[in-house]
Amino acid sequence: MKLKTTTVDTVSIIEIPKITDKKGRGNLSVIENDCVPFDIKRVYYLYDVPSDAYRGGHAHKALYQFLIPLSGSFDVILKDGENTKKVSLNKPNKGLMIVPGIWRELENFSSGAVCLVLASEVYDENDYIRSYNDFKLFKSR
Ligand code: T46
Repeated sequence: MKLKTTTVDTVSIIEIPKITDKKGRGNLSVIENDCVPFDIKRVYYLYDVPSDAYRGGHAHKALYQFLIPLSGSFDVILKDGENTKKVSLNKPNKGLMIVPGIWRELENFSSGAVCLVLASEVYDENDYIRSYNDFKLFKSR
């Protein structure tokens, strides 16, 4: 995947298999390796995010991420340098697959929201583009 040419259209919702208990004991969702198109090397989660705060505000050069709203809801604003797309996540069996080269901002967290992130690489600060100007320059070159 080329960082410069990825667009917001390459960001997609992936439905996670849901097993509804036949005796009314709720649901179970399972993620196995064929659910997401990368090998999972890291898992982290955001929680206790104030409703007026935002997370993200950067792009990644090589990282693939799958975001799951384990609890509550939040919005993800996606930008590719030309187009902007807003996705609301509020179902624990529907996650957002974000490819490299996409700017993202997470906002409007509901009370008790938990955002689980499955990531294709271990943490590496050098993989971040944290300035939107740098991101725009990179995408336009
Ligand atoms: C994204 C949203 C959903 C680590 O030490 N290890 C880690 O694995 C991560 C993700 C972060 N950190 C440190 C680095 C910073 O000092 O935690 C601090 C906050 O990290 P970051 O700016 O990445 O946090 P968010 O919540 O703004 O963004 C993260 C992801 O990086 C981002 O790609 O989509 O969660």
